[in-house]
Amino acid sequence: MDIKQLLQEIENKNAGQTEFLQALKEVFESLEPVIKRHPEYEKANILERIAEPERVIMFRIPWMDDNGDIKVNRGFRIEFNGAIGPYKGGLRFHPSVNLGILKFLGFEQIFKNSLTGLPMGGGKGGSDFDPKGKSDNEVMRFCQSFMSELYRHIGPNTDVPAGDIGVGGREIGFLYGQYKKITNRFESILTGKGRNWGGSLARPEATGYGCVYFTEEMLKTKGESFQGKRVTISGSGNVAQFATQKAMELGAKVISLSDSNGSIYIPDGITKENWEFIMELKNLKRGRINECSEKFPCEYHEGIHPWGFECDIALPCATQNELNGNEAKKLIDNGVIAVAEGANMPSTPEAADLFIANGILFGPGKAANAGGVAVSGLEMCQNHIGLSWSFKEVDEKLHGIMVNIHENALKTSEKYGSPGNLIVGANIAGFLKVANSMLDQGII
Ligand code: NDP
Ligand code: 2IT
Repeated sequence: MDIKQLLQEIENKNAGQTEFLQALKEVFESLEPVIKRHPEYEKANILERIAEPERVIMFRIPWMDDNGDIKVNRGFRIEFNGAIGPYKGGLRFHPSVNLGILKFLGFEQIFKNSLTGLPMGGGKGGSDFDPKGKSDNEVMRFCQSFMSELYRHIGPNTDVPAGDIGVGGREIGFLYGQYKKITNRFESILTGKGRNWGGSLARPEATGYGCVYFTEEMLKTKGESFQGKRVTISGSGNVAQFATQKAMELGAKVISLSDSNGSIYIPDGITKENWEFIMELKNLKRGRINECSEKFPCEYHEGIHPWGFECDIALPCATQNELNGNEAKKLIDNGVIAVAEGANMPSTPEAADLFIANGILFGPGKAANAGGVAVSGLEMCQNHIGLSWSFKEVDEKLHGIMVNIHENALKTSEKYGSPGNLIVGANIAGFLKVANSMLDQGII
């Protein structure tokens, strides 16, 4: 099969869906050795099928703001691939959300979920609603309207959404309340729920912790650890917050965090007190990262990503394409040894190529940030058996899953001729399970 020609055909069909085409190209190019070795995939047209979502749902979300004005946003749910389990993946509320962005996220989710070893298909959804500057009541009315449509498409064995950018514990609560009101059923249709009503302990921590556990495994292959390392982290939301906490616990100095306005720089590393302030600032006050400089000594760099600061480890934990080729070069020149993606596709293709070409330990998002959805899978499991596990139990399971994902990606990279290239390893390992399941299930 000519993968270039196939990519061209898919590009023609999906014009303008830049991020989706970017994610697809990366995965398909790394699958070349698999397709050569296993003609059964080509015969069954697996790649063309896997590029097409099983279902795309798009809907209107009317809601009323605090002034009594009626607003309307666009809602989506992409049910991308259900070969290995119910569709599973987050909801993103951000003004940039469009079909192309959610298709890229849903596509990545297929392989990420497969890597966790749990039975979850790939899905993603969200809205172009901007939660910034909205009151709690406005967010609640929006979430209720969103769920008034979404409820008919989801179910514990059908599709189970969760959080992503702009969707955290508050939004999951409002969404869950509305589902229950409409259906009169208390069931596992969302993850990231509150701990009093079916949520799993360690789900808020899971993506950040998992990303650090994954990085630890990469570092071990070079006889290294987090101890004493300078870590630069982008973002200051859910993933960044708990990546920071775990990296600090392992003896690292976290020298930077950011938001969409700029970055803070603390050469001696964030303290526990600084971290607690940031948690309150971001999760309760919903303030900006520059407010840190009013509270404790730190430099604030307006409009700057944190990739120019000298560091040993970089963890991009904000959003897609936030680390470009020039920024990657800067990190490499400054001596970075490991980069792991807490966010989905934060490195541009140029940046990722540079990391690999320069022998930097590089953990691609679908492997490095799989801890969040993995613990979502564990939340579903606890809901199904009607039990809840202790923090320690969930954290240990998460740790085991991250160690396995790293080992699987590393071994697969060796088996398919790109030893140490975890992009290739993760893409192939994630793909094989889904593709074989599609073969088993016939023309689906
Ligand atoms: P949050 O909404 O909690 O935080 C997002 C952070 O990223 C904020 O600091 C935000 O800054 C920043 N950010 C968002 N969009 C942009 C942008 N366009 N430009 C610059 N900065 C931006 O989201 P999460 O922490 O949950 O998600 C972060 C990343 O991790 C995303 O890529 C998400 O897909 C991925 N991810 C999340 C998982 C989860 O379990 N939550 C699981 C796996 C991956 P500001 O407040 O200024 O917008
Ligand atoms: O990108 C992701 O993996 C998530 N936002 C988490 C999805 C989930 O279902 O927990």
